[in-house]
Amino acid sequence: MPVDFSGTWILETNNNFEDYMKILNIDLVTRKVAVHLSQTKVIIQDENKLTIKTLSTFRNYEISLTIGEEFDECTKGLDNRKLKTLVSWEGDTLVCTQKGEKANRGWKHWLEGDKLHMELYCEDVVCHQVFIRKK
Ligand code: 1AG
Repeated sequence: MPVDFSGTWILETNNNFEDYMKILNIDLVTRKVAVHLSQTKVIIQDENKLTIKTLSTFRNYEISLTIGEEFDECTKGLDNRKLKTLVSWEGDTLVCTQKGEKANRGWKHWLEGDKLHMELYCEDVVCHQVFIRKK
């Protein structure tokens, strides 16, 4: 049985998000707004199907996917790039690779105690986010 990430999660810390946005060429004005946003993740995990919504007062972003199957992703409302995306398990960690214009791009999700961790990486930049479960 793999780990179940299902639930609603509230962003607690967001380390290096500014540099992550910079490496994705997000403009200054957007970065100034985005860096202070409270983000909420709503994750629905059902066997090998996954829906992840990232919600904020400014933009929302949603993906639905099958674990282990590559799909076309467009990061609409974020950096608006087209990617070939694959999410798979590495032990209890969900690992995503996003092939496209930017090298070494992807993210990871894992649980530590009652917290949801996320690493967003691109080229040599790593952003580390920690979420707490919504009561
Ligand atoms: C992602 O999550 C990104 C989800 O792929 C959002 C997290 C960071 C934002 C990414 C890039 C910054 C681009 C533009 C900034 C503008 C608005 C920020 C809005 C933030 C809330 C949407 C993978 C996810 C799995 O699907 O958890």
